[in-house]
Parts: sequence; C-alpha cells; structure tokens
Amino acid sequence: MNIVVTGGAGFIGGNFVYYMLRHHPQDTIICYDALTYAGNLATLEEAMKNDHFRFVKGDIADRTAVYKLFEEVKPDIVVNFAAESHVDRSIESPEIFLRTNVLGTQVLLDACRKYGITRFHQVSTDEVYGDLPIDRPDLFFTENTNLHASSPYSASKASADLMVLAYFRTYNVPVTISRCSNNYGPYHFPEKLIPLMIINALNNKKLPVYGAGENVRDWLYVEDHCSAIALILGKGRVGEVYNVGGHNEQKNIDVVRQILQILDRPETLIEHVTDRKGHDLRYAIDPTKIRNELGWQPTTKFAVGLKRTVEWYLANKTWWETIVNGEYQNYYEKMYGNRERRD
Ligand code: NAD
Ligand code: TDX
Repeated sequence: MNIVVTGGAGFIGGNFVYYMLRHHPQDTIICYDALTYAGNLATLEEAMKNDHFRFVKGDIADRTAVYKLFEEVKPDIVVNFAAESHVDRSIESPEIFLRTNVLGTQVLLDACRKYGITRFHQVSTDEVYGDLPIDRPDLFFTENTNLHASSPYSASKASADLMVLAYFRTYNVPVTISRCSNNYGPYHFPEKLIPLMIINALNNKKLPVYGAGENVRDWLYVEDHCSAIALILGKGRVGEVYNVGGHNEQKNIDVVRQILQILDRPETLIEHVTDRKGHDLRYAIDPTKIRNELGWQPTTKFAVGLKRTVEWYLANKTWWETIVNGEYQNYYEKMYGNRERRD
C-alpha cells in the first residue's frame, strides 16, 4: 500500500515514519511536508536510505500541489499529522493555525474525495475537549466528552475534527480520528516542555515553569501513540474517534524535577514565570474504547521513557543544537525575554 504521511518531518510524524518502515516493511511511505520551522529533514535522514520511503516537499493547504501528489502517488491511505502544533505560538499568531490546521485538512479531504482512498486518518489531540478540574481526579475525557477548546490551537484542531466527521457523513469519505494526550520522545521540537527543559538544563540555563507548575498533563511515549494509529488504520471502524492515552498524569513541576534528577542538575535552575494565557489545568484520557475494541495497550512506562528521551538528547546534540542555534533564539527571546519571574 502507498501511505501518505503529512507532517512526517515533525516530531510524531517522523516517529510514525520509522514505526511504519519497521513494522509494515511491505508498504511504501510518502512523507508530504512543507518543512516549516518545525519540520526537519535531519529527522528523516535514516528513512531516506530506505527504498520504501519517499519525501515530497509541499503544503497541505496548497490544493494544486496536493492534487498533483495524489495523481502521482495514488495513495491508499493518508495519515494527517501536518499542523501548527504549539499552543504558545497560537496565542501570539492564530491565523496560520486556521490556514494549516483547518483549511489544510479540508484540502486533503477534498483530494481524498476526488481521487478515492481506503482511509483518511486525522491525528487530533485531547486538547479539543478543553480541560478538567485538578481536584476531580475521577473525571476523564471520553470520546463523548463535548468539544470545548481553549486556545486558538485547540480550536483549530476541534474545527478540523468537525470537518473530518462532516466529510464522512456527507460524502462517505472513510475517515478515522485519534485524539491523543501529550507525547514525548526523540525528535521533539525544543519549544515544547520536555525537550525545552532537557536542553536548558544541559546548557545550565533557567527552566521557565509557567505559574506554579501545578497544571497536569497525561504523558505518552511517542512510539505508543504510533502503535495506536497503526492499529486504528488496520482495525479501526470508519467514522469513529479513538482516544489514546496511558493514564500517566503528571504535574509540570514534577516532570521538570524528574528531568533534573536524571541529569543530576540542581533544582535551583527552576524559575517560575508568568503563566500561559488561558492555561488548561488538566488533561486526562480515558482509553477504554481503543483498549476494548482494538486491544491497544501502551508499553513504555514514564520513568523508562523519560530516561530514554534524555539519553536521546544527550546522544543527538547536533540535531537539537542546529535548531537552538538558529531562528529559535529569536523565538526564545520573544516568548521568554519579557516573562516575569514569579517566586
Ligand atoms: P510538529 O510541530 O513537531 O510537526 C508538524 C509538522 O507538520 C512539521 O514537520 C511541519 O513542517 C509540518 N507542517 C506544518 N504546516 C504544514 C503545512 N501547511 N503543510 C505541510 N506540512 C506542514 O508537531 P507534532 O508534535 O509532531 O504533532 C503532529 C500532530 O499530532 C499534530 O496534528 C498535532 O496536533 C497532533 N498531536 C500532537 C501531540 C503532542 O504532544 N505533540 C499530542 C496529540 C496530538
Ligand atoms: O516553557 C514552558 N513552560 C511550561 O511550564 C512550556 C513550553 C510549557 N510549560 C507548560 C505548559 C503546559 O502546561 O508545560 C505544559 C506542556 O506544555 P507544551 O509542551 O507546550 O504542551 P501542551 O500545551 O500541553 O500541548 C501539547 O500537547 C497536546 C502539544 O504541544 C500539542 O500539539 C498537543 O496537541
């Protein structure tokens, strides 16, 4: 089968490319990626050596380019990872989030409708459900939880989900959606919490924790997310949404402390700074549906996955140094330069 993976030069898409080449070697993977600031060909260096892999540079919102891709490649399956993915950037500049995440998804859906595919899979997020109270550990997001997005990023992802489901109902495009919790692992762009803290700690820079650091995220090792998507492609029912998460809730401050512990760096590096606007309090996925229907189980425990991730950043300094020594410095100054300390 020909599988188009959009956004495959990014964090999760890149990991998914390697997962598929390893676990489904008979398939051909075509990565379609615009190579925005978050896309990185260095991530795909090993994949480029594989005959079952091809890279095509292009924008999912560029209809002409997408149709040309479909004509050339004739995909059986499309997995859409391509997105603007960072909440803080969406708070600064929402528009590109609408263009890529909503209009880009719609262009892909139109192409699927026009050329015919056996599956369009939308990689969505638990953030579409909004947040949960911290003092109600009994509450979880299920697939029936109402959409209640908080940030421009999550609002754009929720909008895309609605469009995907509309193309199923209206045009019978065979779609599935996964809504996963926070991922971590290799190739994670340094703007996100875990890689940012690892890299700052390695450089003996301050670790900027938003507010008190009491916000809770439900962390899943990226390979477990990839295995869930592969399973949904194989056995998932069309028109269905599957939540993906491994019941691993952690306060941000505790994640940061664990990173410092692994790296043997002092907690005095932690600096509490101005909170994120509209900061979601807690995410927590109920994965009962994917477990019962498809038999999915996560395999990597957080302590193991976090240590493995830190070791990956230690062993792959060139990968992240190239990023943090470039345009990222302007981003960092803009986002963190004026953030006040909150002790
Ligand atoms: P990322 O920012 O690391 O990668 C995004 C990739 O998409 C990059 O390679 C970028 O070049 C590409 N891209 C951006 N705009 C594009 C466009 N217009 N056309 C083609 N390619 C474009 O993101 P990620 O963290 O790997 O997330 C991948 C997907 O998973 C996103 O849809 C995100 O919403 C979703 N998701 C992420 C998480 C997480 O914890 N990171 C959790 C759940 C869901
Ligand atoms: O410098 C920081 N300090 C800090 O305290 C950063 C970058 C983050 N944080 C906090 C904010 C969040 O509570 O850490 C938590 C995690 O932040 P992010 O890594 O930015 O992730 P989050 O906002 O939870 O969104 C992520 O998970 C869901 C991904 O970026 C999304 O793409 C995905 O959909």
